[in-house]
Amino acid sequence: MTLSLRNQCVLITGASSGIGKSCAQFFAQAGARLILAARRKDKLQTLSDDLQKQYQTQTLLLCVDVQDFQTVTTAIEGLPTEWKAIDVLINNAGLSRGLDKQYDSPIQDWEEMIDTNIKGLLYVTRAVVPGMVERDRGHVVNIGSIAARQTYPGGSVYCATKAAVKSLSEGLKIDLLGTPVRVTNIEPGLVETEFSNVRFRGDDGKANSVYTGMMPLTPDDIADTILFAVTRPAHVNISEIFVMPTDQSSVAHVHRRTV
Ligand code: NDP
Ligand code: 8X3
Repeated sequence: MTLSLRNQCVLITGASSGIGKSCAQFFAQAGARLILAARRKDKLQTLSDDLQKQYQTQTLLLCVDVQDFQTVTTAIEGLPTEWKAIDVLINNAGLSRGLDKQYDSPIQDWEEMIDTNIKGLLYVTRAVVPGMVERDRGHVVNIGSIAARQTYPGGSVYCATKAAVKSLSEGLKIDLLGTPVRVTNIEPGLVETEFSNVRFRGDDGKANSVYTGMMPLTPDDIADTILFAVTRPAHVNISEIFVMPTDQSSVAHVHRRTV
């Protein structure tokens, strides 16, 4: 039997934009209660107001930087009683910085990617999963990437962080064996979001060129995929989903139409 999300408590990191924001919309439509986490509180507030209007969704906003262990732990430990029992965790907060060669890249860019994509994901997982084990229910969805499978020029540190997400997803599932808690790693190809804009630090020209002439995935495509994984019957664990635009066959092969 497929699972209902009605009144389920879902924590989404990186809910202020892109894939995380679409997840909030899809899960709200499915009747879930949402804990929306990110650093930009104004974006979370606007999203929350929209979801309240559209679906009467109950939301709780967590303005956190996942890189900060203490902030994450305190925020999750301090959740009001009615929000403590998290049923689904979507570890989506993440970013890339630049496309510099590994031997030539600013150290700060490495720190930010590693601290967000690996350590941040671990901090949130560490704070949430013990409760899932205790309550005998839960699902962790990690957002990996095609970058975990294929490395591209200038992307080695970002790719390494997503390879780590793959290992951490597999390792968490192994450590949870014998519990009903499920783990899914979603690995998308190109999705048009703020991702490239963040990678190129606001250079719209460079960011837009990533998607020129091709049809990328939309954040809704990924939210829909996550919703599918989470609503499978309780005995089914979708371990990985590798989802690509039809116009992309590898990190190096993108079909672009010329005008
Ligand atoms: P966006 O830039 O649109 O969204 C990223 C989200 O992560 C934002 O909500 C941002 O919120 C949040 N975030 C970033 N750093 C932090 C932090 N330190 N603490 C808390 N939240 C943070 O990009 P996407 O939606 O594309 O990215 C979502 C995930 O998908 C990432 O993990 C990315 O690596 C992955 N991915 C993206 C692909 C793509 O092509 N777009 C393909 C494959 C995977 P705020 O700035 O408000 O904190
Ligand atoms: C994001 C997709 O190919 O830009 O993970 O790394 S890619």
